[in-house]
Formats: sequence, C-alpha cells, structure tokens
Amino acid sequence: MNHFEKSLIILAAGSLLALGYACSPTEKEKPAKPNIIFIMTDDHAFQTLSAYDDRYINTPNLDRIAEHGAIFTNSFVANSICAPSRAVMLTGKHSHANGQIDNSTSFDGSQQTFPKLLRQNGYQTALIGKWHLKSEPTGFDYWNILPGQGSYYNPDFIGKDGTQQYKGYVTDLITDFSIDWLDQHNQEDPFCLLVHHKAVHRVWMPDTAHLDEFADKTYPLPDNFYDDYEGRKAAAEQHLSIRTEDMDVVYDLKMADQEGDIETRLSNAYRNGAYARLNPEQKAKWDAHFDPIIEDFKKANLSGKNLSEWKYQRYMRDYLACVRSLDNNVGRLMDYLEQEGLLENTLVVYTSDQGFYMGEHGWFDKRFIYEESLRTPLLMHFPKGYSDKGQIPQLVQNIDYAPTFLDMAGIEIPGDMHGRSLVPLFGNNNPENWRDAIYYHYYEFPNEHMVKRHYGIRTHRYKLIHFYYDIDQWELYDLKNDPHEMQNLIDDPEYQDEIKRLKKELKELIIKYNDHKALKIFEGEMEVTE
Ligand code: SGN
Ligand code: CA
Repeated sequence: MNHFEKSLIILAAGSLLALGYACSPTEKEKPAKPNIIFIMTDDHAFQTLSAYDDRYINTPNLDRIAEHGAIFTNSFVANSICAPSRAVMLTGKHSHANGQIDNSTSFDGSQQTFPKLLRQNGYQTALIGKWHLKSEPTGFDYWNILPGQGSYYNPDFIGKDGTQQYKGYVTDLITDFSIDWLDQHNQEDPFCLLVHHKAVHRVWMPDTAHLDEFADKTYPLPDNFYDDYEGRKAAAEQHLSIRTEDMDVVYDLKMADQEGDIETRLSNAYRNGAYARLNPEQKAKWDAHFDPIIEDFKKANLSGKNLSEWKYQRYMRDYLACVRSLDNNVGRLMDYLEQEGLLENTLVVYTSDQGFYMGEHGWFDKRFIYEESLRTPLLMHFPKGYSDKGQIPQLVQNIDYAPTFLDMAGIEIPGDMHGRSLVPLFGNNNPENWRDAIYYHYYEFPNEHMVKRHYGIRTHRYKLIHFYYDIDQWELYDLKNDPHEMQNLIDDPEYQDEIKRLKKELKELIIKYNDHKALKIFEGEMEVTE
C-alpha cells in the first residue's frame, strides 16, 4: 500500500468517524416532531415548588418533570400579569409588540402564534383550561376554556358548542379533560396540548380533601414581612398588602360567619361568588372545616401584628392546599403519559403565568419587576435523544417558549419573534453568545392593587427600574448583596458608573425590541404622565 492509498484509508475512516459522530445514537433517536404538553398554572410562586424551594411544601410530582430534562433557575416573565403573559407566550413577543399590555384588552387573535405555526406544520393543537384573553382562541383544533378567571368549584367551561357547567374541582376537571383529549387524539400526527390551570389564583379555594392537611401547619414569616419601603415610593404606594385591608379576611381568608357579623369590603363578593358556587355536599365539608376557625377568629378579636401574622398563616394554608391539588394532578397526567408510552416522544413544560409574593415585603399578588413576581418556575421533561441537563442558569424569559417549541418541531423561527430557542442551552452546550440581560415592562395602572407603571432591565447581578406615569423614580438593586431588594442604590455614589452602564444597556434593549413608548419616556421626550 503506497502512501497515497494509506492516506485514502485514513481519510475514509475519518469521514466514517465524523459521520458516526454526526449521527450518534442519541442524535438519531430525537423525534423529528415531538409532542408538546405545555402545562401552565396561574400565580404559582417558585417558592412553593420544592425543586426550587422546599421551605413550605414538598411537590414530588412537579419536581419529577425535571428528572429527565431541566430546571431553569433564572426564568423570568416579560410583564408580570396574566393576559399579557399568555400573549407573550403565544407570540414570542414583548407586550408592546403583541398588543396585550394589560388584562383589560382583548387579544388580537389574527396575529402569528406558535399554535398556528405548529398546526400549519401538521400538529394537532388543543387548549384546555384558563385562557383569559377575551377573544375566541385561534389556532386550535380543539378548545375547552374557563370564562375569564373561571371558578374553583363546579366551573363553567366554554367549548366550540357553547357553555357547560361541570360538577367538581377545577384542577381535577382540567386534568380529566386533558387526559380525555389525549385518549382520543389521532395517533398519526404529533400534538401540542396546552393544559392551563386556574390554580393557584386568588381566592385560593382548596379542594375540601386537602383542607385538613394544612390546618395545623405554621410557616415562618419572611424576613421582610414588615418592610417599611424606605426609599421605594412605588413599593410604598401599592395595594397588595397582607397587613392591610387589601387582603380581605372574608373574601381572601374565608371568615364568612353564619351569623353574618363579619362584614368587610369584599364579604358580599365572597358570599355571593366563590362560596355560593359550592353545592350542598361541598358546602357541608367546607363549613365543617371553616366554622370552628371562624369561631376562634371572632373570639380572638385580633389587631395589629397579631392580625397580620394570623392572616399570613391563613393565606399560606389555603394557597399551599391548592398547590397540593396541582401537584397531584400533574402526577396523574405524568403517570398517564408514562403508561401510554408517550413520555419518550413528548416535551413536557411546566411554568406559571408569573410568580407571586408569599408574604415577602408583606405582600400577595405580583406585577412588580421585583424577584418574586419577575421569576416564574420553568421545568422541562425532554423527549428521548436530548440528554438530561439538570440546572440551567442562563437568563431565560417567557418570550423564549414559542421559539423553543418551533425549533424542536423543526419549524423555522419567524424573524419578528423577540425570544430565542432554548434548545442551545440543553445537553452539554454552553453557548457563549447567550443574553446577559432581560427586558421588562408593566402597564396596568391605575388599577386594582395600584402597582405603578414601570420598565427595567435585569442582569445576573443588577436590576435597574424606572417607575413612570404618576411618578418619575429610578431604582437600582445589587442582587448579590441585597437579594430581597430592600435598598434602592440609585443615589449611592459608589454605583453611579454601574447605573450609567445599565442605562445604556437598557436603552439598547428598548431599541432592539422596538418599544417606542418606553424609548420616549427613557429619553425624556414624553411626559411620564402620558
Ligand atoms: C383579579 C384578582 C386580582 C388579580 C387580578 C389579576 N382579584 O382581578 O387580585 O391581581 O385578577 O390576576 S379577584 O378579586 O378577582 O380575585 S391575573 O393573574 O389574572 O392577572
Ligand atoms: Ca396570573
């Protein structure tokens, strides 16, 4: 064999090796069009999902999603409120670009969304549960949705054939309907199913089966429960406090006594609303649990800190009992997928429309760019062929979901989407050009809870915020030294260089995403009150 022949053999062997590498067994196994199950809950705080934080509750079924997949440890939303978050996810675009800036408007369903693109590319698409976008869903072969916020007990659902009321508990029903749909979907085509829960939205009505499990538990008060909001005017002027009447002892905490002595701002809304939906059998169990608590509450005649701390414990118990139903039902769905052999070819995503305050700063609700409501849980179970990743620490945002689903389905990602596919973060990859900052813009003011309008930027270390409209205030947080955002450093001389750098980066993001209005406010070309 001469030198040339030897070289040829080496070359051929090399090519074979290269070929083998390109089509490694794992690569070959990846489903070309995996099924997608996108589970989204409402207001589910990452603090109450044990894969993130196990101080309050253990959620084995939710945790299990990430066992063969990934848990995103820096997952954020673009605008921390329901309808806007849903629109961001459907479109892969920030709120100003998809038009859904707050909960009051109706979603423009004629625009491009990921379910439409999947459907055009051979997917069966279905939506079950909370929708909250007012306009009729578009891009789905099947839908069965709650009207508006929906009800916890005996809820109405709207389908293509009209409205029907079902007996039972909403988290169970949404799971039942999802499994029913999976049972009868056609076996030939891939599917994308959106399972969108109402829980854990206010007013946190647990399934009666879980009331007792949490009744005697006591939870540690967050260190900043008695925050005085010094140096933070927007934080001082919100209406989302557990410590004030913002959290209503009857409406939120179920203290509706049989005698009708306890009257509050929202007591009639509870008596005639959420409570009135219980049927006699459910009511009997509900009252058997709550009547003794109400009696003790009346006797104790609490005020001041005692009342605030009692309210916090009551809130935590109901909220966590609702999480228990979520965890059980996600477990039921995962068991079904496993039994049917579907897990292998299915991407399962678990997230919430935003985070929530579990007493931090003394609050419930969301809306602020501060950590507890900016963050949202994000867990994924990968289909076969994608290696397990464990924790993914890069900054990701709900603008990224649509591009991720399209990417995994082999569909070109439209250039006008703001988000990026998360697939490059899976496996052993650590892309160097990943983003180092996220952009945020919240608009719903003046409105319930009175959280002022603001936009801002968050990097791994810092957060810079501009509150505007009836206020013109900047805030800076150094998250490394102050993870609970108690100290506004905007006037601190030591941080002025950092502030300049962050303002420049914020402006670049505003321009990149084309948020015209924010640019004008940023440049001082528009009255902040416009
Ligand atoms: C309702 C709630 C608010 C909540 C908004 C938005 N009030 O209005 O507490 O902030 O929804 O929530 S309630 O009296 O109806 O419970 S969102 O998740 O839908 O955006
Ligand atoms: Ca929500």
